Amino acid sequence: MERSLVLIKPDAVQRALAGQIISRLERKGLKIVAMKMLRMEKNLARRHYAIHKGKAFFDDLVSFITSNPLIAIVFQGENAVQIIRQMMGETDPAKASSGTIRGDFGIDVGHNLVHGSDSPENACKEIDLFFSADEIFDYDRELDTWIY
Ligand code: IDP
Ligand code: MG
Repeated sequence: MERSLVLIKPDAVQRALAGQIISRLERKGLKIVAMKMLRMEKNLARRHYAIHKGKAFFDDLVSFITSNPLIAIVFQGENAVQIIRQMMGETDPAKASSGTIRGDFGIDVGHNLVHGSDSPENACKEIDLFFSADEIFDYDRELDTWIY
């Protein structure tokens, strides 16, 4: 079953939106298989966002993501990566559709509340950056027989 790394970014934690964001993803049917609160180290932030190195916003992005605690979660489900990207909405909250997390709660691209992996391959790499194997739980839920 597919997994995706979700970050409830510092702005969402500061604005007390963590519960609502997690709840949306949970109600969709996605399963939480790992979760922790942490303050990202600069090194971890640079690795996580390595693809954006050299872009104008890179330094601001690293400062922002390391500025305060965030919540890292691994969600599991069929097609989890694409479903979560759809539920997050476009990167710029000003352009994100209503009904999406960014569209409903954000305004500014630098404060867009959530991260979600953009491909199953990147999800595996990102999950490895945040979680060790023994922090990820393989368990059954009765309700999955009503979701799938
Ligand atoms: P994504 O989070 O939707 O995958 P990416 O293009 O991968 O978007 O960018 C990573 C993060 O970098 C965004 O979520 C956002 O926080 C930040 N970012 C992207 N573009 C800009 C920009 O033009 N200005 C400021 N921050 C940006
Ligand atoms: Mg991205």
